[in-house]
Amino acid sequence: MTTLLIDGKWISAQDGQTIDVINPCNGEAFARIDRGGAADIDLAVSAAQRALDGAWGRLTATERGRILLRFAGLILGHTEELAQIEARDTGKPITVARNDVAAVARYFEFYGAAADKVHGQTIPYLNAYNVSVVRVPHGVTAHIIPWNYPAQMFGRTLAPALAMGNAAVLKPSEDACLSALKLGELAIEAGFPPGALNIVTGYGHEAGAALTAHPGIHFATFTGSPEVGVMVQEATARNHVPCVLELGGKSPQVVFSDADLDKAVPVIVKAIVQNAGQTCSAGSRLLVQQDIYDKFVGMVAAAFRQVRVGTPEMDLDCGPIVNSKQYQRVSSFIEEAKASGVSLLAEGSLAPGLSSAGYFIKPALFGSVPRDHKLACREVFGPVLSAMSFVDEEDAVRLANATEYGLAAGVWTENGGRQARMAKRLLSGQVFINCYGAGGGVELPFGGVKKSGHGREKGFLALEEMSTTKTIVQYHN
Ligand code: TXE
Repeated sequence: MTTLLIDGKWISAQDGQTIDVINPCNGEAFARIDRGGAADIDLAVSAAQRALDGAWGRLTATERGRILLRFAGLILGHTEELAQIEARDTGKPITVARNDVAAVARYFEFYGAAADKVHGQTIPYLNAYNVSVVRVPHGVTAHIIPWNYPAQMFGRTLAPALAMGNAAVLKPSEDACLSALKLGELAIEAGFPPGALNIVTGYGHEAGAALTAHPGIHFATFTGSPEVGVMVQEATARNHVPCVLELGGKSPQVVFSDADLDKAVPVIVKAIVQNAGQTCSAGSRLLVQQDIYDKFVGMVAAAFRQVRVGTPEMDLDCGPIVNSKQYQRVSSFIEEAKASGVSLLAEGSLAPGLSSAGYFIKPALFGSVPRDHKLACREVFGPVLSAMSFVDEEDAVRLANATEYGLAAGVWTENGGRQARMAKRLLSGQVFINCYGAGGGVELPFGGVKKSGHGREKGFLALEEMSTTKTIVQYHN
């Protein structure tokens, strides 16, 4: 299998090396991808630049939009095949994988339709001058995405970039990139000219680092860990290249005593269990007002005990952790918490018959977690929920904001004034009131503050991020 898409053709890595693809349900290798490196990145960046200077760069916005819309249709037409690939690669339940594929198609539909609706401005200025501000693509854009939602991330990062007329180089995750490869095939069929979209598989420290440090890129977007986010920002800064970083979170669910508790429970459980907690906006801290703490945490514990973990075909609440490194990481959070005396209130269960070599973890609810405990502060990136109590609104704000992250927050209260105050005071890229995730709509701008990163994806704001402006001043007599 050749897995580098460069200049419209599938080729192997220059040095011929490969990486095994592991099935997280049994730890066995079932495919191989090319281990792209600096030489391959060089080819991909040059191909992207040629596309900009050639056929791709000459298309009108409407023509670009039509290709994106055709691509969306092809994705929908291949839903089952893509979902099977995604489920096998990540271990997620097949229904979830199907929804993820629908989301990718929606990204290309939304941005395909938006491509020719991005307007500029005219500015009144001195007599004898016409001034216009037009939106133009950055040029060659670099996209590094993780393994938790590989297909969705493909759409989230590439659709707005391509809609704006950039030529892209994607470095998907070495841990899950097979859906991106199938999507690459469909992109060619949809009619993207050679070089408009290039894919280089490989390791982050090799292909990823070479891409972000490449002097031929004009913009970079990265989703992953804060540690690598710093490296990406440093590498791009050396070439004065702007970047968007989405780096995860430690998002709170703040439950006040006047909340509709029955409505809150399933949403709160899903927000930490879905995708086995491997979601940047997972609601991983449960902050409950003290007078209902015991009652509400008891309700959540009961729901947690119903959560079941299995393979994609079993189609249960969630699947395994993606790889052995992440499995060790999540397990050690759980073991350390238990060893330090934090009380484990409830666990989900593993379906019978799972391979012991798979990376399955029982979802865990911990109670009365001390506010300065590692579990309360650090991103676990697994199905682990930490419950804590707060006294009043002031205390809730303090506690909710007391992490280095600021990606998402949930607020549960029937009091309208409190809803508005909390929405203003929470340091977070998005605040959900009496809901969470809100379906993850492509229309809604998404991104973080603090260590969760900067810049916005999704919605019309992504079109602004993926482009820059040019001010044109024309003198006439
Ligand atoms: O991430 P990495 P990992 C968080 C989460 C998780 C932790 C570690 O807390 O437990 O990160 O996960 C590429 N230059 N998130 O180790 O290494 C890499 O190949 C350029 C949150 O898997 O950051 C992959 O494509 N690129 C997150 C991508 O970066 C590099 C999703 C992410 O990998 C690189 C994933 C380098 N030097 C993890 N090194 C979210 N925000 O949703 C690696 N990469």
